[in-house]
Amino acid sequence: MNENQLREVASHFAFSAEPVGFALCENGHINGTYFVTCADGRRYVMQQINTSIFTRPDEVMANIIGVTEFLKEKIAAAGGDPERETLTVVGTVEGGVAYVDPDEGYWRAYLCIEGATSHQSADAELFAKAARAFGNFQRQLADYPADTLCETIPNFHNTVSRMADFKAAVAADKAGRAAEVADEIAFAMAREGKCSFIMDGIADGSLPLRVTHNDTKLNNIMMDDVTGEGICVIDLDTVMPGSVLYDYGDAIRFGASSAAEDEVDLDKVYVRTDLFDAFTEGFIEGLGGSLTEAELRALPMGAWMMTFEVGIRFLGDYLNGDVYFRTHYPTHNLDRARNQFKLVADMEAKMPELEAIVGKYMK
Ligand code: GN1
Ligand code: MG
Repeated sequence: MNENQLREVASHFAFSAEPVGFALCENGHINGTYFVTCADGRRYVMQQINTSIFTRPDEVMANIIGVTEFLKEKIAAAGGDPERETLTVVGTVEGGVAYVDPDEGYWRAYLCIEGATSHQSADAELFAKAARAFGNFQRQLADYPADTLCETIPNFHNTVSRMADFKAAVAADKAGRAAEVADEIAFAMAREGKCSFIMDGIADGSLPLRVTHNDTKLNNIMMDDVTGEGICVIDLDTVMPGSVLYDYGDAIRFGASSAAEDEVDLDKVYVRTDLFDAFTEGFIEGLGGSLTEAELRALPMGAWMMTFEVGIRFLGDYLNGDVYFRTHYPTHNLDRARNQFKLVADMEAKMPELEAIVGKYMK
């Protein structure tokens, strides 16, 4: 997107002044994100929703407006700043919540959260703060009317159906890459039997459904530049009913890894038990003792599951010819998959240690 195109899109939003600067945000594998600076110095985030993935963007926006308005009331009641502690949707000059461009591009805008940063990695202290904020986010939404939420991506964390998709990708071998990644496919296939762990727990009632974020990467939280506190959980596109294990697990797989999600030197990729410990303590605290014993006991397995799941999603996308995740070079998805599988193997090796860490925080 060039600046003229961005300026034209921006002209449809009710910003405080004329947009004068645009910068691409490199994070995120799905939507297109830009920072917009206006003539009065105010900044906004303008995003093009990936509508081949979010096929009903109006439902995404309805979820986000519902959740953020609900959170704003709670934040205000607690004496917080509702424009800084949750997202604020900026409407269009036409009075809508999104702008659809002539090419069917679906755009929305938010206020920028100033004085805060989205981190790609953290030390134990910062990671514990992120954990408390993610836990608190889920606690704040505990009494949100879950039946009003749309399922923006069906079966998003249904690992059984993710495995079925993966097997279909192997069978179709659309990009002719299956032979080259036989070892990675075998690694995934050998673990098929574990895929139903969370789904079984939901089905038998031992893992309750809650309102979950479902994409709790460390970079999906804004952390205050002065205090380091996690002040605002962002990327609310996948807020849906789910298990607490989704949020805990996804945060661990990204933030407790010793390396970036696409590090190719696999000797550098392992689960940092110090970070695992810090996050576990902070998350349980953020949830204020609301987790059941079965949920607590299952936390390490949740971390395993979310890591394995995104591993088969990356590998499946590589087999499909890189049609889902944004990639920056031809083997990017394969590198991401190998990286996640290395973490999976390391979690398996360290499972007793991970369980002992969770045990420390179970009363
Ligand atoms: C995607 O949008 P982003 O980059 O925060 C993906 C997550 C994956 C993640 C892997 C809607 O998240 O599920 O865990 O990449 N989001 C969607 O980094 O598929
Ligand atoms: Mg996302």
